Amino acid sequence: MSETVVSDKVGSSAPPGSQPAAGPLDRVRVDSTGCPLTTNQGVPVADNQHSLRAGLRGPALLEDFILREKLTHFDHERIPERIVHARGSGAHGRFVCTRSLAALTQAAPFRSEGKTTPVFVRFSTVAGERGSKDTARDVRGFAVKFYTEEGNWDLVGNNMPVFFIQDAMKFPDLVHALKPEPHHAMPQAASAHDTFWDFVSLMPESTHMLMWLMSDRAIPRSYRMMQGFGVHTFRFVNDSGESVLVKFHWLPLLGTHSLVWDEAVKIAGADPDFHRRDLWEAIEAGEPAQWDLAVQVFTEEEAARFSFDVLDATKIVPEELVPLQTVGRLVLDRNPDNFFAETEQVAFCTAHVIPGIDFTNDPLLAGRIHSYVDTQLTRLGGPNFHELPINAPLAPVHNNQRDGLHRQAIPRGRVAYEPNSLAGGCPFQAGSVQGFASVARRLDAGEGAEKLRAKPEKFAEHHAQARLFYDSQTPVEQAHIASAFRFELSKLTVPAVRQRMVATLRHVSEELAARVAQGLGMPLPEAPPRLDRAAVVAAGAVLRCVGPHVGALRAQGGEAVDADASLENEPAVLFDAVVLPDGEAAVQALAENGLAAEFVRDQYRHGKPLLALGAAQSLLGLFGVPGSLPDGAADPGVLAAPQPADHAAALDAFLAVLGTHRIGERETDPPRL
Ligand code: HDE
Repeated sequence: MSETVVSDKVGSSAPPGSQPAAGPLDRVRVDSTGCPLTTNQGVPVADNQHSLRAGLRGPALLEDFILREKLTHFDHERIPERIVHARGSGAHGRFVCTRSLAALTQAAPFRSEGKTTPVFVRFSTVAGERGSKDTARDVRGFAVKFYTEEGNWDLVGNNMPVFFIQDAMKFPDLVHALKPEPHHAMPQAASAHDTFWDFVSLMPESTHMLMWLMSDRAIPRSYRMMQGFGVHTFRFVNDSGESVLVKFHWLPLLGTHSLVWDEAVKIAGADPDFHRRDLWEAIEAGEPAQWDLAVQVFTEEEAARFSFDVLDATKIVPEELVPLQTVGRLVLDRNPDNFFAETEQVAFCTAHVIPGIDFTNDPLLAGRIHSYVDTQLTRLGGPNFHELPINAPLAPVHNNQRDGLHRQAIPRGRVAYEPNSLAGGCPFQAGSVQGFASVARRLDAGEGAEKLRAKPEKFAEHHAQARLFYDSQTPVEQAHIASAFRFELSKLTVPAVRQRMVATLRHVSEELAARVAQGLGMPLPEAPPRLDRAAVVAAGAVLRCVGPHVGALRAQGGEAVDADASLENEPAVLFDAVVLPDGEAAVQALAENGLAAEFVRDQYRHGKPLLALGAAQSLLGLFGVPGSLPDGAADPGVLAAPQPADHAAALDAFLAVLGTHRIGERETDPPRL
């Protein structure tokens, strides 16, 4: 009955389906031209110069609500900065589809040629705090919010196509290592310190990303002159529910250009806002920042044939395997009205997808789908951050979510549940034709899809693409990479970390490692021993790492190795062959472990090939493995590679014997071992 009562405040009743929070930002833009100054309650303020006092020289009064409101608001002006990507700059613009992808995806921005979707984009550095310099050597964030008529889609990418880690489990460790060291909070916006290099030198999976980070890509000339990448493999889904895999690339129309390090360092002093100013001034000057969007589209069957795993964010899909197709243009041509309300409060989230876009099982992406909403709860103070004007979709929002801090919408009626009859069933489910439906088909989960904490096999190779990247650089760019490693590693106070890193570089390029070692005035350290896992996998074998226990093992060079099986839970009979790794401490540990002896003896007894690397050769003698067959001939399946230089030849021989499955000639009754 009360709804018929109308006032200036409540207005009349809302028209059916109304949602005024949707729509252009004009509804919240404030212009104070010609207006008196007021309090937050709208009370005009007569005097904004003096607090209320009891007498000219008397005490200030508690009743001065105008002073107290002003100070209280000021005291709470800051919100927590982003944990990473705190320093950023944003701009409004639009995405124009130049080639319809309707056959591949339902996604609204790609429906038809010429279709325009409004966007807000935020560029950022990762490591530095909110007020840090723009020209730090760092990855740049490239986050795009598409305000489509089917909801918001956020493509939260970087200016480098790969990432440091493969699994979200390692992200807090990575960021803790990268950020200023906790005891003295130094250095600001820099990776050139012990904890970062300690961590990455123990994480061989970061090698590829380190090559990008030490390259000129990490010091872009301008936000307008850098590429962007979605990094993960995503899915496109079309109207019939069919899906293909897709990688996203932003290609700057101005070309990809970088500073040189000496400039970056000097600019940091001369104008710490260099990139922010460049973007702002270009747009103010009527010079829009522009990128083409290109996609790489491929099927799961094609992906299965790649030598790397498309779920591994430390790998690119080379353009030689899947070419780029340009499908649209991003144009940024309007600066925000207010940095805080827009650039600071914008909340990007990898979980913001729309019909036509879906996820893959990339374990890094999975963690991100959780993390971005979670972080906004603290940063923006509650679950209603989607109502902040910059975050509100253009598409209307109707659901039964209620309440929470800072709620803006005033939902009408007594129904906040579904199904209901009291509100005529509204809001009703959109159904799978109109609504978002997850792709039923999943990539092959592998290994019987049991629950486990482990990596798929192809995630284990870490150096091939790092090498490809280094080789793809011009001599000048290669020299910059070497200098960057030299600068960063020269800042370390722990020589062992420096050595471990240079040793790892030998797996990428002997020439680069030698150059860096020379630049640091140190002898070239020995390369960490390594079996060419890629060759083993390429030959069709499945590699497993069996340890005294499952989980992290420390390799001689300090590298962490993840054992996915133990001598106890997966005995020798489950394997076709065994490689015994090098390393004095490892050999000593295995020599004293009866399960290791049993494992090796069973492998031998069952006619399987054995390869001992380096010091592990002594285990063969210790466990009584004969080097010759009963007839006196050398056993082709008992192989040793005493030196790292012997690995490649020994591996070839080992793979050849493995292909014959078993050394039948070993068999005697009773067995010799
Ligand atoms: Fe982020 N990342 N991230 N990230 N990220 C954040 O979200 C996180 C990752 C990226 O301009 C945070 O709102 C996890 C990859 C950009 O506002 C946080 C993992 C890529 C931005 C977060 C990653 C990115 C962020 C901090 C590993 C490139 C800035 C504040 C599982 C593809 C967006 C926030 C902006 C921001 C978490 C890895 C890009 C904490 C857990 C890989 C561009 O939620």
